[in-house]
Amino acid sequence: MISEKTLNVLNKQIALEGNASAAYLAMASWCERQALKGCATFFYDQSAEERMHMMKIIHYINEMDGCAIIPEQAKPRGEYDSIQELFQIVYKQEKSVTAAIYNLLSISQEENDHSTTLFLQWYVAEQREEESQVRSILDMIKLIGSGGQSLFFIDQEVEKINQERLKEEASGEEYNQVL
Ligand code: OFO
Repeated sequence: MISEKTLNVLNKQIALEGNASAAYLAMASWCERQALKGCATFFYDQSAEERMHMMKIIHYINEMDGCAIIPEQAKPRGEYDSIQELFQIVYKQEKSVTAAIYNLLSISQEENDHSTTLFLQWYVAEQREEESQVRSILDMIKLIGSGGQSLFFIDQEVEKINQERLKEEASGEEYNQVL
């Protein structure tokens, strides 16, 4: 059983995760057009992850005998001034998703909805990981600076993150870290 109030906010979260997935897809496509292969892979993967986050909520609501609402998709921004700007937008977006998850968690606690409170723990850990990753990419971009071959080096560093992620996925480590 899930309260009406919690259900409404969970449904809003479906839309947020869906919009994040679409935004990252647009970013991936932009990076691909700039020949930033590492960044493009990063965002294509990130887009798939956000879709998975959305799917988890849809399944959860339905499992709890609620009705998951599939939202309209907001059209994401398709152009960016620079890779720096793009990652700053990502950081801002992740922080706003974290705030939405915290708000959802507070509501589930107020409503004594222990099941949803438990369900949301996974999202709290996931947001912590995502925010920290984007912050470290922004730090790395700052360190590399904006000299001649900076885009090449930034892309290489992001590709290293992709490789790490592949290794973690293969070992099941990512799953354990988030839990
Ligand atoms: Fe859904 O993980 Fe970030 O936004």
